[in-house]
Parts: sequence; structure tokens; C-alpha cells
Amino acid sequence: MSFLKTQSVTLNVLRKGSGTTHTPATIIVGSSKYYYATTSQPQRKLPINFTSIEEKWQQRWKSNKSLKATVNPIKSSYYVLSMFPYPSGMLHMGHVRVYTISDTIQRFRKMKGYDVLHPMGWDAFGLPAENAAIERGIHPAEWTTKNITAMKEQMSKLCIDFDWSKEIATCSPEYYKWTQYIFLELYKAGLAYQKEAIVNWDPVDKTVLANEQVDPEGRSWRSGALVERKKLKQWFFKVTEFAEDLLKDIDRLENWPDRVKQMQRNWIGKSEGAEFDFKIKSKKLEDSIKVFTSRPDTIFGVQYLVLAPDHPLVTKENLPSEQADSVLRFVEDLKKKQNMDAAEESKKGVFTGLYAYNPFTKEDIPVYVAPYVLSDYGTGAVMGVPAHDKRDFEFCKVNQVVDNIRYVVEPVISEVGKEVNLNVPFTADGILTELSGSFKGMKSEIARKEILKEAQRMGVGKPAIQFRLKDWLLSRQRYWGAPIPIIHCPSCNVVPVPKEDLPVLLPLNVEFSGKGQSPLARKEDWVNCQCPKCHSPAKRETDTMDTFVDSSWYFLRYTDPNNKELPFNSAKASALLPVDIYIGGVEHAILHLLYARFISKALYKQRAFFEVPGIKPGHGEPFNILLTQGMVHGRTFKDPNTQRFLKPEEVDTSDYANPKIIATGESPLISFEKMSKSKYNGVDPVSVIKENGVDPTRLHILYKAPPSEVLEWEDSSIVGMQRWLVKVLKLSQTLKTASQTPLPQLNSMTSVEREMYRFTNQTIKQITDAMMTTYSFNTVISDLIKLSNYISSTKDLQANSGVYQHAVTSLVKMMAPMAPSISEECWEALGQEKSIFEHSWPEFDPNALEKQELKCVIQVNGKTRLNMTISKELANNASEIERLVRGSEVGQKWLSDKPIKKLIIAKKGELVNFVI
Ligand code: ANZ
Ligand code: ZN
Repeated sequence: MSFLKTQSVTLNVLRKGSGTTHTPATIIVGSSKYYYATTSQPQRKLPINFTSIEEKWQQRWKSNKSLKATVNPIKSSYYVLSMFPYPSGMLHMGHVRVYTISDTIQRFRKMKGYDVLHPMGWDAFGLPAENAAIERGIHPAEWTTKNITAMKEQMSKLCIDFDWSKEIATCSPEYYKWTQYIFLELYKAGLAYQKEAIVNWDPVDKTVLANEQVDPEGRSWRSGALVERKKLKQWFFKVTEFAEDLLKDIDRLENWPDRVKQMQRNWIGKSEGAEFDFKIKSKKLEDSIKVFTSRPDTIFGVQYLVLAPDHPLVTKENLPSEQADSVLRFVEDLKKKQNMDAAEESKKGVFTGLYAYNPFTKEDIPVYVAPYVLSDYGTGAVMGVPAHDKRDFEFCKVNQVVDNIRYVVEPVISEVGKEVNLNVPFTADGILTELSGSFKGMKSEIARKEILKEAQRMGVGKPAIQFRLKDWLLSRQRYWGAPIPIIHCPSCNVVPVPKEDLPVLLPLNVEFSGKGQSPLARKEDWVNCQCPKCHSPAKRETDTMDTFVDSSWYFLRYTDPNNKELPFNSAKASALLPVDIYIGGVEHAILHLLYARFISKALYKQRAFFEVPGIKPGHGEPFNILLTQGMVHGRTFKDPNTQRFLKPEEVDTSDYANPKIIATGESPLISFEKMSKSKYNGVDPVSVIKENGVDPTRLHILYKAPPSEVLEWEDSSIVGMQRWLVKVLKLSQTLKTASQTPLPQLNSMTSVEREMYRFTNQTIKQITDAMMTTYSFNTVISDLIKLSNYISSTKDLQANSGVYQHAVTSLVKMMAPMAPSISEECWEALGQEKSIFEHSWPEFDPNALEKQELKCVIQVNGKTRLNMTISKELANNASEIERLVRGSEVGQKWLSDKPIKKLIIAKKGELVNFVI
């Protein structure tokens, strides 16, 4: 998925109506100049050459056929998925991080005996390719293919073990044929439809723009023209049909981060309340205005109604003739407003001349039109309660609707602040005042129910639920995407392309100017076709699908990537879904994951795949565990005087901790920030690997921070990982000549052996746990370092001890998922013939975990006098403990020959108190 796609343009995006501001991001495009922080560290002297060892093993793995088989294929399948990248042409550290994590998990699972699926592919449609075509004259297909080749090459350097036999590219006809097929399935199920929607229109280039192509001032990124809002027919997926399921089933996602779940809940935004009818008082029309409110308890405070500017009532025929012209002029002016978001923020409105009847207060109240009421939420009309809603309050003031704002709810503890502040609305729940008739004195919560009951009785209202979630606008007036498989016929209207005619191929021979209609619309020989129903001349749909459609089902295709009959075989998909663990950036927390959930649920409902009973999370949820990885931040230098970002060549970093600005000799300001071109703080993964080796880099990434936290990239500390790997390799080499010795029985181990065996097993237990449940690879690595320190500090055990050998082999095996090449090298040094990945993960021996010795605190009359290590078997043996204490010098001193009145053994033998 594209970190890059969301980063592909340096513009700010404001999602309409949500108030969510997406942070501006920066382009990292294949061929553009990109500054990398220099990795000019003093050359380190290391006794091994990581690159040559890594190359040796990569070669061997390639030719080793038996590696493809799982170690012990009795266990079930395990699907490890990392979000597929947008082929920008260049890997960045974020990619390296995500694939290192997924590779570690999948190698571990393979060694555990699972039949693992770890696929990779390309999210290959999208705007940057089209822009490359417009700006540089390269065909999007060519640009994309080149980038894929380049990135695959870079990936191969990272030693990531992807199953390339499952590779997919969303821009290939073999893939998008099925994206089109799924579109048709949804169409057939009534889940894809067309309606008018507002799009960003560039009046200079005469083209539709994506939201990302409109800057915060509302100007086109290319022409600089102020973008207009135009209504065009667009295609939608009916996500709202699944709103309730998408919301409810979030509770099933036990293994998703809470933060992501909350973001999804907020996005879906369920709101419960009521719909009220207000009868219009007009000779011209017999109608009522329906409003949606979340606060039925404020019905007595309704002092006016407000309609959205494109509410169906707002027409010349419906409005009183004195006001009609001015209202329509107001609405027209709004359409021309450059910045609609600002317009919606504005509380200016216009009186329609209409009045409506509030059935509770029995008053006629004025009806207004204003842009702060959105046409696509609720009923597109609101009841104005200035006393209790902030927006209504402001509207009332700005337009001088009424001068007595009527407070119908007051704070519960009314004694204290009985006087309501009339300069602000009171928006909380409270107690209904005497202005609420028979509902006076009720708490808001109860009043909501009672008023609703009364409204139902009078036939003027009913309970209602609203979702903030909107249907998914999926059509794009763009070339580089999957064509929507629809034909428009003058007599039959909208006709789906018959499935046997799929794919609707994207014609390659088109012209890219970036102006006017999309290249597809201008390609007449492609557009003109025959209606599949009546065979008369017809036209193809020229819109293509949003790339989120491509990525909303790719994980299903991986389960059966070469299927020529269907998008995937249902039994195959059912066997592998839900994805066991999905790893990717948190920037996809909302849209991608929501769309993938929607498509999965829609296909699941059609039984395109099903669930093996008992497998969580169920109900067509596609992803079981979600691991959202944090960003990689780069070391950033700024001039302390000007705050200007400094380029790598302006800073002398030969002393890593004390960099100097070359021109002035001053110390720059140092911070860690999101890597970006404009901050010159990017790090090129390929050169990092070249310089430091793959395995040290992988370990470094995993060690510096837990997966979900920000990683502050400092390649100066990779050397720590290099040194440790060298140490483990040496440790393995000490065993080279030793003959392999079996593990002795627990009870025949010496105490030194017993303790090392315990330590090793304790480490296996902890690490296995972390690899299965917490993914805290940083603690895994520190546990491995502790184990290797323990092994090398145990001087009493020789290389030919079975316990010692067990400790070293376990250490190397547990290192293998994270540092595959060096672990193989160690494994070979240990005299092993088969690849380490053909061996299984070490199992821990629960019997070994108990400590054989007790650290025992000896007290005399409650005062601590002595610490002693005793054998565990003696823990309850009072006379033996007494003998040992008396036998020691200190014990002898405190006890001398005095008789023992009482001997108290507490804490399972860890505390012994002699009362004398
Ligand atoms: C009267 C009222 C009184 C309201 C009060 C709120 C507080 P949520 O909870 O987010 O769903 N509303 C309804 N439709 C709207 C539209 N199309 N455009 C703008 N605002 C709209 O918000 C529901 C509330 O948002 C509704 O409840 C309505 O204002 C407003 F003390 O009705 B309320
Ligand atoms: Zn026809």
C-alpha cells in the first residue's frame, strides 16, 4: 500500500465535513533528486565481512529446493501479510521496517512448523504514474514496470523471504479483470450505483482533480487555478448498507490496536436520535420538513429550521415569490465560493419566507437556508435550537433570527449556578425547565425517550439512527486505473459488461496532456462500442476505479493468484482467511482497512468465501491480528540562527555525537523528524545495507523500538549489532571441533549445567511468547544478548557439554528469523549440514524452569544475619538447614551454642528465622 501514494503530492488535504487535516507529505519519486544523510562513519574494523556471508547464503537458499517445504508440515496454515507497496521506484526505510517485521514473523512461524503464506505484490495503479506520463512523457505502464523491477531488486537485497510465485500487480489485466468482476458482483447485488456528486473541477485544465491535488487554498496543483465544485455523475459502493455490521464487528477484532478500532468507530460515527416532521405553513405546498436530531429533549427550544442549500425544497416553485429570487441568488453565490469548507463554517444564512409548525410548542417558526447544514447528512435539514447547540447559537446571532433565546434545559445542580449564562449555549444534558411543558423536571436522558414517545403518538416523529459514514465514491476521471466495466446505451441505459467480455482492457495507445477530459474519454475507438443487450451503438464508461478498490481485495487473490475462472477459489480463500497477521502503516487505519472490511463482508455474504467454524474473528472480517508499525524518523540538522534545514554536505558528521556546520563551525540543532526530501534527512536503505550488512541492519531496526513506536534512525549504533553477531559467530566456532553430545537427564546434570539449562529454557519460553503474542522484538534481542553473555561467561562448561551445546544451538536458532544469513553461518560453524530453516524452533522444557537452588535469607531473632544458597530439596528440612547455618562461620557467630527455641521457615524456604 502506498505510504508513498499518500505521500505522493506535497499538498494538504482537508476531508470535507470531517475537520480532519491530513498532514502534508512530500514526494519521493523514482527519478527525482533525493538527499540522503551521509553515512560517513569512521570505517570500522570488523573481523567478518557481512556482505560476503549474506551473498553466500542467498545463493545457497536459491539453489536449495528442500527449503520450500515446511519444517514439519503437520500444523495449520499461517498467513503473514505486509501491506503491498506502491511502486514508486524506490524503497524507503518504512518499507524496510515493515518487511523486516513480517519476514521475522513468517520465518519464526515456518520454524514452528506452520504452512506459511508470505506473499508480495504491487499496488500499481494510481496518479504518480500518470503524472510521470504528463511531465516526462513516459507511459504509465512503462514507468510502473521499471519501478517494479527496481524495487524488486532492492527487496532481494534485504533477504526478505517472500513467496514470489504469488506475486500480483494490480495494473495487470490478469488482476484487474477480477477487480472488474468484483465490481460487477457488487453491481448485481445492488451495492454499486451511480449518482450525482460534487467533484473538484479545474477550470483551466478542464479536468477533475483528486482531493490530494487541491491545495489548502483551494487551488489546482498544476494550473494554480481556483478549483470549482461541479456536479457530475459518479459511481459509488454502498458501504452504508454495512454500516451497522462494520461498527458492531469491530468488537470482534480482539487483536487490533484500540486506537485503530476507535478511529474506525469514529469514522463510521453512529448517532442515535429522532426524526421530527415540521408541517410547512404555505398555500403553495402541502409538505413537511423532516429533521434529524440527536437531542429530542430540546424540542421545546426549537426556534427555527435550517435547510441545506441543495435541499429539494429550495426551488423557485416551492418558495414564496417575494423571497425566491434572493434565496436562489444566495445559493448560486455559494456554489461559486472558492473555499467550500470555509463557506460551510460560515453561519450566514437566508430566510426562505416559509414557516413551519412546531407541534410541541404549537408555534410557527421561520425556515432558513444555510451552508452549515450539510445535504448529505441526516435529512439535510436541522431544527435550530440556539440555546443548546453551538452552531445554532452562532447562526441565530449572525442572522438575528430571534432575540429571546429560549433555554429549555438547565444544569442539574441548579442551586449553585441557577442563572444560566445567556451569552453561551448550554450544550450538556440537564433537567428540563418549565418551558418544556409537561416534561418539566425530567432529566434529558429520560425526556428524550418520553418526548419521542409523545411524538410517535402524535404522528410527528420516530426514532432514527444516522451514520457519519458515506458511500464510497469510487469513480475517477483518470487513465491509470481499472476501467469500470459498464456500457451506456441510449436505449438500455446502464448495461454491465458481460463477464465473458472481461477484462475491459485499458487501451495503451493514448495521449497524455493532463488537460481536458481523461485520456480514455478522448479515445473514440475505445469509447464507442456495441450495447451487449440491443447491439446498437453505445459508449463505454470512461471512469476508472479508485486504487483503494484494487487494494481492498488483493489479500484474497494471493490465496489463489493464478485462477483463470474466478477472482479466487472459495475453498482456498476460506482455508487461509482471515489473514493471521497484517502488518503496515497506521496511515491506513481508516480507509484501506474499512474498504477491505467492506469488500470482504460483501463477498462473504455472497459466499465467495466462508469461514471454517471456530476460527476468529468471524463474519467476513479479513484480518485477525493487525500490527501497525510506527514511522521511521531521520536525524535532522538545522541552522541554529536561521532554522534552515541543512543538507548532508553542509554538516560534518565525522564525530557522530558532535556534528558541526562546515561553513561556520557551529553546532547544528539536531532533531528526529519524519524523513522527507525537504528536510534532507532521508536514509537510503540500499546504501545502509551495503555499508553495514543486511542482518545487522535488520537487527538494528528491530532492536531500536517496538514495532508500533517511532523508530529514530541512527546508523551509528548498528555497530552494536555487528559486534554481537561477531560474538555469536565466534561462540559457534568454538563448537566446531567438539563432538556432538546429547543432553544429559535433568537429575544427572551438575549444578552449573542445571543453571545454564534453566537459563536457556527460560529464554526460549520468553522469546517464543514474544514472537507469538507481543512482537516486542527489542526484548527478544536483548534476551538473546543476555543468553549469549551467559554462555560466554560460563567458564566451567566445556564445548563438549551437551548442555552447553544445547544453549548455543538454541541461541542460534532463535536468532535465525531476525538475522537469517549470519545464523546460517553460525549453524554451519556448529557442524550442521542442513539449512537452519529446515530445523524446528526450540521447544522449552517446563521441568527445567524451576531453579534448583534457593537464595535463602537467614535471620536470628528477626534480624538478617546471613544469606545462603541452599539446594531446593532442603527447603523444608529444618535440621539440615540448622546444620548448614551452624557450619558456617557467620552462622556459628550468631547462634553459638544456644538452643533454638523455634525455627520459622517462610516464603517457601527463602526466609529462615531462628528464634533463640
Ligand atoms: C437539534 C439539536 C439540539 C442538535 C442540540 C444538537 C444539539 P451527530 O450527533 O453528530 O449525529 N444536524 C443534523 N443534520 C445535520 C446536517 N445535515 N448538517 C449539519 N448538522 C446537522 O449530530 C446530530 C446533530 O447535528 C443534530 O442534532 C442536528 O442538531 C445536527 F442541543 O438537532 B441537533
Ligand atoms: Zn442497448
